[in-house]
Amino acid sequence: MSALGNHILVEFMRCDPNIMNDVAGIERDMVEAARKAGATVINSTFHHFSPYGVSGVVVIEESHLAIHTWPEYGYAAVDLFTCGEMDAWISFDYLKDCFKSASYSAIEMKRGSKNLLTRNDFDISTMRQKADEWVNPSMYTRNVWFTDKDENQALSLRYTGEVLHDVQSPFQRVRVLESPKYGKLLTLDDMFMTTENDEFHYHEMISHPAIFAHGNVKNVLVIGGGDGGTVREILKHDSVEAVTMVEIDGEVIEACKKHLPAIAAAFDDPRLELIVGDGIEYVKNANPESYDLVVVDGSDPVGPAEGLFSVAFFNNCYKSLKRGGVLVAQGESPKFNENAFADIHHTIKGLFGENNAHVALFYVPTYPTGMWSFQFGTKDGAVNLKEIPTDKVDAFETEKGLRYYNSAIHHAALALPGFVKELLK
Ligand code: SPD
Repeated sequence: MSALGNHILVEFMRCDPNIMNDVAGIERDMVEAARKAGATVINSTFHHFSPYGVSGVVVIEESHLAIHTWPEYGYAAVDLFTCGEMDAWISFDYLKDCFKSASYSAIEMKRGSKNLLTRNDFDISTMRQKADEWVNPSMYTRNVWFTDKDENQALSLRYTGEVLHDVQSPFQRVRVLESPKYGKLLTLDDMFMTTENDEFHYHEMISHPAIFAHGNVKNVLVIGGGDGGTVREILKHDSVEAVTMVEIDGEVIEACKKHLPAIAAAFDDPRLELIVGDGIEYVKNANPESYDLVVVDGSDPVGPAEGLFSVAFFNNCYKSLKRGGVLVAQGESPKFNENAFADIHHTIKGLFGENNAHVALFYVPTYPTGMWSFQFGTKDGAVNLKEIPTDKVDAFETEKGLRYYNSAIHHAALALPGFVKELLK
């Protein structure tokens, strides 16, 4: 052997951009590429960059395999550096297929030409005595983040790199990711929808304040809410006789049934009629004055949920409510989507009347800024949102094991900071 090592510098071009952005998949392929060529894998460390790109190294007894990807160019720069008898071209062939590279090139270099080097003998027992004392402070080998953002602000959560579910439905990309801090995460396109560890903030607050203030909710319409958390909470009330839920994306329901069963816990309740269909059309054709409560549990005003923010849609919700009925809508954030937040309030005011539009604030750690809202319209002003049966609410909290909503939170949520009042003027 005339050289210490062999270095193949590879250009993989016209690769599948989704593969180039899938950190867990790339790590798996790189480790497998090393194994297929007979290498002994020691460790691997991979990193996903926001918004896209992956870097990583597989350390092998025979040296290393390294990669840097640019998904936006469908490109990967790969180093296959090996010593000894290992044939790194086996790794090359394997990766070419994994990355679906339609165009590629490689340069092979010998490293450490022996006729240019002089071997010296040295006593390793006297060297690096300190090495055993050093402990790697963090054993994390993956640093992968999911980011929900607009052009100025973002919320990122670290996830393990494991993508438990990834389906492109006709409406959106539905993913379930695994995170160390919040458990499993449901994301739609590039937005957080719910997480195992903080879903109760949202689902308790979208349901109980309106139901307790109304006092006798029997017939409910839920638009959206595909994860099931909202109907789970509504169905905790014995007064509720029937819930119709209309979710446009059946893939969201399926993903949550499979991966988030504690949230999708009430889909089998006999009082629930679950319709996979367009909620906007449904409410347009609904019988007038048929519901005590209409709940709009949609995502943000982009993609399939855009129509859930229109005046025409809210007008149809208004018409479908009985006299004395209550509308609750996912109200966006006064610190993130200020315009949407204010627009919903003005729309509800315009339809329900000056004094019959209300806002409640609550915290969701996994939505950008953490400050979120639900917005209410009370038809004919018959329901006073500030009046609730305190003893009943607190007994319900204990009996049902609520973790966010109670009577004090009810009143606190309706108290608004000055800047929010300003925004709503
Ligand atoms: N930015 C997220 C807005 C809230 C979307 N709804 C969440 C669904 C939970 N059932």
